[in-house]
Amino acid sequence: MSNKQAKTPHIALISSTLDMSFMKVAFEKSALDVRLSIYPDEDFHAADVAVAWNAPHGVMASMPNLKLVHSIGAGLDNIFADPHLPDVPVCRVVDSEHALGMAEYAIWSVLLFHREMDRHLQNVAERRWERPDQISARDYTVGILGFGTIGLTVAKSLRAMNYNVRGWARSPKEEAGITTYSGADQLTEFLSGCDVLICLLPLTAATRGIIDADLLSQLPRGAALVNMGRGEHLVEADLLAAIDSGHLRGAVLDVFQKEPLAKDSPLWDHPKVFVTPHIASMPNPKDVASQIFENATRILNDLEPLNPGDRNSGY
Ligand code: OXD
Repeated sequence: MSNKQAKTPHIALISSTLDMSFMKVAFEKSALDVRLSIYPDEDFHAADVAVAWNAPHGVMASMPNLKLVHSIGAGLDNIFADPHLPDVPVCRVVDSEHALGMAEYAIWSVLLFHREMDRHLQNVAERRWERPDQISARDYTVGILGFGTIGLTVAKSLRAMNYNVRGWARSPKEEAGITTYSGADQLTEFLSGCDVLICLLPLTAATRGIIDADLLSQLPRGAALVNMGRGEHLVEADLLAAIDSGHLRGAVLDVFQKEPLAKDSPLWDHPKVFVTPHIASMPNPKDVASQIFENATRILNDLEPLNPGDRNSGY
């Protein structure tokens, strides 16, 4: 691919929430032939490619040479959210290691609730010796809300541990050993059997705020929530109300409506909520750099880029 390259790609790293110098380091360590600018360095305007994570809206529209926008992760929601986004391809990172990292986080979260580590941690704090009955993994149901590539990897990893796994997606999907549900019609049935619900949905207009009081009320009493999708999927106040009323056992949250999570958020110190700072899985920056480089080179050679998103569906 690279020997056909017409010119050295000029890549601008743009974010309003992340220090993007880690990506500069990754490009440099990989010795890839690119010119890099970090927004708001003066020359970022001239770049051919924007590598964006929560880029300030309108900034990419001010880049006259822009031919490609690339995410540094799987999600494209923060890019499609820009109302002035230029009409160029928008691509995601697809990384099997990243999906496996998501599976590790999901497994840890499921074990927290299934093996009642939340209860044991509380017992330790109170020096209480309590030995609850153990439930077999095969009798414990994990529901994956959002059954795309990452959802499938997570589902297979949990299945390999003998959990009873079910998945829900907008359109029908089939996978051996996993009960699948699709569409609004089957959502209630899907939710009604989940001991733990894991959200891995993409963020779109249709999924924003989907985890609200109504959805949570359709989970069985004592179920738990793991949100590894986007903070905007969850109505945080509805979650706290469902936990405080005793309907839900607790939650593990890796993503939030506003990141970083505000210091005064009640989620931090709620005894039944476990907060992590959007670390469920981070793609290896060198792999990200090499996928961006491949796509930048393709675009400059008039070839279709790999892993493009679809602005109509929003992912
Ligand atoms: C992603 C993420 O989009 O980690 O990849 O949030």
